[in-house]
Amino acid sequence: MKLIDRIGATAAAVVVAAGLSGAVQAAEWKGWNIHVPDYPNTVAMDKFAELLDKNSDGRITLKMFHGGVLGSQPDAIEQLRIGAIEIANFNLGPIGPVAPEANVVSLPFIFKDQDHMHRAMDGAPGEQISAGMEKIGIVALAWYDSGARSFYNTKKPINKPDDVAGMKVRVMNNDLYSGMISAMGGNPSPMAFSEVYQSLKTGVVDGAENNWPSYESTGHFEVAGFYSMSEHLIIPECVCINADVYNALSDADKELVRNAARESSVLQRELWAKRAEASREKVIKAGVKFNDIADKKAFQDAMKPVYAKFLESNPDLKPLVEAIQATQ
Ligand code: GTR
Repeated sequence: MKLIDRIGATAAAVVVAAGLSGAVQAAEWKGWNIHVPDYPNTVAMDKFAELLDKNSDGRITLKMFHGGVLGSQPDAIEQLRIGAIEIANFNLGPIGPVAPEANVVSLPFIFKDQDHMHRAMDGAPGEQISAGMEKIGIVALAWYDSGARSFYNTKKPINKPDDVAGMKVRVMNNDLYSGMISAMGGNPSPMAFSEVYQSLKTGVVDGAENNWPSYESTGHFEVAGFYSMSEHLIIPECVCINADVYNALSDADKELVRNAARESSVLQRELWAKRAEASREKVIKAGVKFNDIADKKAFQDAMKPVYAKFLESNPDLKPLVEAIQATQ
């Protein structure tokens, strides 16, 4: 073989090898989600996976693990931070304890309604919250809806903060939620989502709090038949990615991944609105006693110590709290 041919052959081999290693190195991400198969978030995360695959011609693939099979949400947050999983749909509630900026959305009644939450998250407050999450290794690609959380329990309707007094109420892992229950004289019980059904059933707790779709999809309505519309928390959720994984992508792939997440969030929000309605109808048909709380002032007033304590420990976050409250 002439030298020039040999060089040609070597170059061709290098190209083939590079091609192969490119194929071998194609990203195969693992994704965490806590919800059941037909839940809006589950369908939307599957759509996200499909878009990644399609728009990258198979270079980026995401295998979703639904139903919390990869662990509880607080565990999954740590797994995402260290890169044991690459992608997740998280509620910002359990992220708050490790990312103070993100904790602001867990202050009860900080958002007036879902539209206010959207405007704040799509504006400067959302940017500051994202930046806070990046500091702990999590990049928020898009926001999902999670409706409003209200109290439900096994015993009686709740109409005023005093009705919570003496009740043992499950909360997500976050001191703000424990403080919220204590401020009404109740006993907070932080616990994983997957344990709530049994705990309600066996009387380990008297109540919990969540939105209509989670109350319905988990079957909690079967064992805690009083749902009282306090709507005390409107917590956004994220499609999140490990920051190192994200930062290693080319600019074009960053864009591709963000666009796919955003497209999935459009779908999630549409499905969410429908599911919230359908879940509500389903549980009421099944016999759930539901009461509206038209005047929430007593609950809002009861939360003053929660705000005071939060701002005392996070004085630098006061402008963020005020910026959210002032968002028109
Ligand atoms: C749901 C939320 C989950 C989880 C759950 C809980 O509304 O979508 O991510 O946070 O509440 O109460 O643990």
